[in-house]
Amino acid sequence: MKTPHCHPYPDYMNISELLTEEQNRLLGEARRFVEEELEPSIADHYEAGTFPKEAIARMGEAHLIGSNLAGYGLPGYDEISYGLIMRELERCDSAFRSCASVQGSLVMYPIAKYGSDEQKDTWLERLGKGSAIGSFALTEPQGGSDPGSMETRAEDRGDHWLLSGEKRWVTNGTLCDVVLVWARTDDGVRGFLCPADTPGVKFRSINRKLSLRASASAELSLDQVKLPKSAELPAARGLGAALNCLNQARYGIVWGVIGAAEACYDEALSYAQERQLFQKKLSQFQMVQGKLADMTLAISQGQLLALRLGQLKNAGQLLPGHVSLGKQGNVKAALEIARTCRDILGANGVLLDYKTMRHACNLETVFTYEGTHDIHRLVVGQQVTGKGAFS
Ligand code: TGC
Ligand code: FAD
Repeated sequence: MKTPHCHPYPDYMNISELLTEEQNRLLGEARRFVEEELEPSIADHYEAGTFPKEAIARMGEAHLIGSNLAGYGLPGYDEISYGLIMRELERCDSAFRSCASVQGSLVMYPIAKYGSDEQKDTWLERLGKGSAIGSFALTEPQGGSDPGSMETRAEDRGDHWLLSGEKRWVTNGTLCDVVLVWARTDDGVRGFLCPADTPGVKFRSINRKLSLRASASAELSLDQVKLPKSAELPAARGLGAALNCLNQARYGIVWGVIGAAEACYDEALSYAQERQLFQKKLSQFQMVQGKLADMTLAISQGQLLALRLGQLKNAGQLLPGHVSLGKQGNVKAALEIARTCRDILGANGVLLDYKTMRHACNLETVFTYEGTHDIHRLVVGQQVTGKGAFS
């Protein structure tokens, strides 16, 4: 049967036509960078459990970090261009998008939004170039979904702050120059920019991960850490300030995971077109085509959802509930796609020589961090019913 022509993968619905020339140009540049600079060594880093620290400066030079911020040498791209960059980074590995999310959305954004001029002058340009590395410490061992129960304390000692507590799962922790620590004060939750070499600050690498192996994850102990008054982010008042930073990072995830899903799909489709079983190509079997059709739909839906969120963000109309819908929907879709692609690859799919299992394992983390899947379903549930069901 002759079928009408559709745009081939990875743009089945010809979504690139909805992008501006500039957005398509930035997308192409990011893709080239990722293919040339990041792809060649990712499998080795994943196997070794290491993050290529030197890549951060190269990502910074290529304007892939904090690219939706302006001033301080930052390009001030629109939110869709920013999202496309996140997609290209995660097409290689969630570790790169994660690193850029933390640095750009969870450290640079809060400095830009809540920081003093001195904090902006000290950090923004260096972080944007990748010559300094930042991390974000909100989660504590007793339960990441409920940051309102945090136990880390910051005491106001008149001319300085004294911070004590335990944080966990700090991405970039062992690599960083500065960590943004969220702590409870007598006046509510506040954010503090803490240089990593401050006495009393100790990062310990979290090893033996089976997911996001190429990302640096750490525990953080704060033992009577003395910080100047100027370390506090002056405009960050309450837990809502920390959660607002998460909106930015979660937006990047909505785009990023589509890159991971596309990478898996691409690999599985090529494999199915080559693999010969029962005297036929694997791609000729109806059940395989059914899987490919379902995944083509899920990817197209994810692309459109991300694009719509980008339009809303560009218009200043993006709400936390929109981000929660996108995060839970696109991560679940990407995880299901990665698992289906692993199945299509058969036993070869469990090898690190293919990308699919690596992406599937990474997406297990993405399902959990930045608000678990169910936390985001609860946020959406609260929006549509007007009733909170968190506790
Ligand atoms: P709740 O009482 O609802 O809210 C406290 C205050 O925060 C405000 N708020 C938000 N503001 C902006 N954006 C949001 N998304 C917000 N959600 C809530 C809220 O209006 C309130 O403000 P105010 O002025 O009235 O005080 O807080 P709750 O304690 O009941 O919790 C709500 C819940 C569960 C949704 C929230 O705690 C939550 O999001 N939990 C998940 C925590 C999380 O996502 N942690 C992520 C840690 S960072 C990370 O994972 C990085 S991974 C690396 C990478 O990104 O790659
Ligand atoms: P818990 O909060 O203990 O949740 C366990 C289960 O309970 C989940 O299924 C959850 O959905 C469910 N649950 C929780 N509350 C409810 C409820 N009210 N109703 C129904 N079900 C519920 N954090 C940072 O601060 N900075 C980082 O840079 C960072 N990077 C990370 C990197 C990695 C690799 C990982 C794995 C995590 C990272 N995190 C980071 C932590 C992450 O944000 C938390 O893991 C996440 O918020 C969930 O917290 P938790 O793991 O303590 O799970």
